[in-house]
Amino acid sequence: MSYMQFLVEGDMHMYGWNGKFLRVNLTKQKAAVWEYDADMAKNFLGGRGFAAKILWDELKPGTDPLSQDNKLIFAVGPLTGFPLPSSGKLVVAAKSPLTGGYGDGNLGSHAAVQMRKAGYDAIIVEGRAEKPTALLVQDNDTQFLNAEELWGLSSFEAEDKLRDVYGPTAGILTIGPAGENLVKFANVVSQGGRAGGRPGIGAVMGSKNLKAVVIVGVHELKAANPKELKDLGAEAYREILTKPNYAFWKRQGTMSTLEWSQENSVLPTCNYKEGVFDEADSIGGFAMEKIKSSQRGCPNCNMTCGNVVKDADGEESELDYENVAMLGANIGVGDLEKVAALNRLADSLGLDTISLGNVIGFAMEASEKKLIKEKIAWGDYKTARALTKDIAYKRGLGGVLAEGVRFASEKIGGDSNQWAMHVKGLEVSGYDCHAAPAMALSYATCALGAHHKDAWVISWEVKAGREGYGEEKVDKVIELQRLRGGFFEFATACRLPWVEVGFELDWYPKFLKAATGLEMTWDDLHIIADRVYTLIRAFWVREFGKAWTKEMDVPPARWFKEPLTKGALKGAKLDREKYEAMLQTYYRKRGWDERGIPTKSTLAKLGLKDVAGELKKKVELKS
Ligand code: PTT
Ligand code: SF4
Repeated sequence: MSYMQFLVEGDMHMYGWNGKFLRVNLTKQKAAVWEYDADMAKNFLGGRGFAAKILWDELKPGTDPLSQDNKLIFAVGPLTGFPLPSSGKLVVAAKSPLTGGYGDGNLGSHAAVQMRKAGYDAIIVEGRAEKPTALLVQDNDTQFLNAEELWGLSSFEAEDKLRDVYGPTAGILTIGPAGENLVKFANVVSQGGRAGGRPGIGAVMGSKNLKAVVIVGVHELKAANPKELKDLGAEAYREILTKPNYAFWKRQGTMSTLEWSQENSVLPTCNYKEGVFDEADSIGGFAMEKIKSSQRGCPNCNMTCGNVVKDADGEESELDYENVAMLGANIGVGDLEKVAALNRLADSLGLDTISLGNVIGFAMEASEKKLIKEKIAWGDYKTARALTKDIAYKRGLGGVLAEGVRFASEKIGGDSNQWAMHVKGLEVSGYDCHAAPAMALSYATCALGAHHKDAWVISWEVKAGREGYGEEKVDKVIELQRLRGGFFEFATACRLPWVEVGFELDWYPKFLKAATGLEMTWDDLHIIADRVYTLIRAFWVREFGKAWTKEMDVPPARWFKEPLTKGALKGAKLDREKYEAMLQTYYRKRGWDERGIPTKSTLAKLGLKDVAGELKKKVELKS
């Protein structure tokens, strides 16, 4: 199927998709159902695809992300909620208050499954409630509940109170005090330890006075071929159990990445000065196993990877690699129980752990360099803990860090912009790139800023060779962006069965066919991914207008200027000239011009002609 054929118009009966969005206006306390066309489903698939399309179509350029005019979107895809592996995820999206561009995140939650059972594929939240509110969505009934008693509670406490009323399988999404206080990297929390929306989606929720969303649905999802779907699902779950890495995955989940990162000199250490941490062994996967008490997971998953440990306070904390890399090695804390306590605190306050570890590391370096008066040494757990609370409540230095590392660097000045670790304002995730040009490109061109989610190319790069800046690296970044930043964010299904235990990609077109009745090849799915990636790029360019430059796609200066001083890769740093050439190759392959702006012909080819019309009001478009 060519992609022009793939662009369909008009309505048709849909299977797989519910075909409905719920639009909620908090100012007017009104809700309405919007039946969307089949072309929306087929051309944007779901999840991130829906969110990007809605934000492009409906958000006025220049909208203040924390104003009532921003739109908060919860979106799922055509596989979500079916009895298929790891199909209990949803996307939370909005214009980001941290970056000023497109923002989203992905979390596992009963809310994903319940939204589908309630009959919706997305909930679009508009306006701002006058008082703290919780939204209750039960099929055709939407209620605006007074949440004044929940306001100020931790994300856990708020969820517990709602769960007492709505039961163990209700879909519940909450924010913590950080979201209420509009911390720019506040996220959305669910199930006591699943969290998503790194670019401040929790703050957008807080700005709308929305403390929680509760979803309870009763409908059966309609598949095009229910019998085939059921059989395929059962077979797929069985197949996952046969994978050689399955048993080890169940033991350590993402935590085994800690040892891998240390071995390969990519473990962010002391604000990404180094890629190895002297105390890595005491915070790695094997150390975690010694204090592991249980395991949790997302709905519909037989790979449950939430490693629950007892933290330094004797409380339960759910650990993943990123949490530990950023709140451990990156700030010099080598005691896993303490790292777990910081992680739990972040979850309860509703703060993104990656950005949190990043801004604390930044503050430690600023203190070392005497750019701030506060004293915070590397590894100072006690001060880091106090600072975490200050960030959530915007007190003192915490108030500066709450705006994100880009703002903090502008505020404290000196040479701090050289070691403020972000791209486009989003703090870098847990992989150091002194010796990883492809991973640096992946961060720089991710749809959100410096997130690893769209293209975790580092594992491939370690095998392929660290030094090169060649075309094959660009190709690999794009291939992964199509799959991870594309398909899995549209579906919306967890990508970890594929990434971590080698569950084959061939399964997914079969799932889609059984669910929707549509025959979609990977080529078709890649085209949708390119369409959405280009639309998101257009969103960024529309927001920044003439201020948009290719500098937006360049990783932090530290990786180009200060070589590693420790480990097997001592002396390594990125080469700016070679990086620039690699970036231009990336642009060319994407059909974007030398500034990283989509060309007219690319937009037309991807069925985004109307986007070109809008975009050229802001910048000159090349043909
Ligand atoms: C994701 C980012 C990650 S990615 C981690 S750990 W990772 C951090 N987790 C946080 C947390 O926990 N608490 C907190 N307060 N902040 C946190 N910020 C960080 O957020 C997560 C898993 C993981 S664990 C990963 S890789 C995979 N991510 C997926 C994805 O993005 N898409 C997809 N289709 N499938 C994915 N599967 C895996 O899900 P963001 P979760 Mg997360 C506690 O949110 O904004 O996308 O950033 O959702 O349900 O917790 O599962 O080593
Ligand atoms: Fe959730 Fe882990 Fe299962 Fe993915 S593998 S769905 S993150 S429990």
